[in-house]
Amino acid sequence: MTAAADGDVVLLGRSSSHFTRVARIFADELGVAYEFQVASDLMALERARFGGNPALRLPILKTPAGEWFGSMAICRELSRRATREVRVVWPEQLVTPLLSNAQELVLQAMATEVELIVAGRGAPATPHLIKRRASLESSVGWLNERVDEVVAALPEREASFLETTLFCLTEHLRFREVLETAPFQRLEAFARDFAQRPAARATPFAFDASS
Ligand SMILES: N[C@@H](CCC(=O)N[C@@H](CS)C(=O)NCC(=O)O)C(=O)O
Repeated sequence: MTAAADGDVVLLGRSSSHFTRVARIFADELGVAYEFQVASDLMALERARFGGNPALRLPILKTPAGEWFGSMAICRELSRRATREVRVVWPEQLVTPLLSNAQELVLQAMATEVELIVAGRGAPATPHLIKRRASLESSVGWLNERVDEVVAALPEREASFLETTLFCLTEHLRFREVLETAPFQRLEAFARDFAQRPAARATPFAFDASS
């Protein structure tokens, strides 16, 4: 976090969560101060443990106006609170099949990764999980083949939801050992480049203590 914490804005999440990291990178790049609260148990069943989110998911942004559920809505609220002018490219500006499909596949891959992690490493290989893994591998392969073209096709910007989510997905696959990322060399090169940003350096994935 680059700005001083502001008690008015609290981000509830986990340092190991890719969706949480998307919000943290945006906050940092937009110069929005926030207090980071670690959700102690991802598997809790009480919505109060998830900032009131009935989907029982992280991250949640708590503000005086109320709670914002989900990384994209949080990033949009952070942009309304920005303390510096940053040109951001949002998903609705991705008006070609290439860019639109890239965003869809990144978000779906992030969600599929959550499913595989929650199922657990030793989970029996049911047809459902086998298909999910195949879907993840083929989506990441698609993104790897096109990442250079995608980045080149983005409108002029200082930040984009697409690149931020793609970075968090790529690093998270390696961090949680869900997929071997070495074969996806173009994605690895993209992530190495993005990782130089101060906001990426300030928000490394880590395992928080659980209650
Ligand atoms: N659409 C949500 C998805 C959030 C999500 O799936 N978060 C994961 C952590 S990275 C979670 O809360 N998982 C708990 C669960 O699957 O029960 C977003 O964009 O923030």
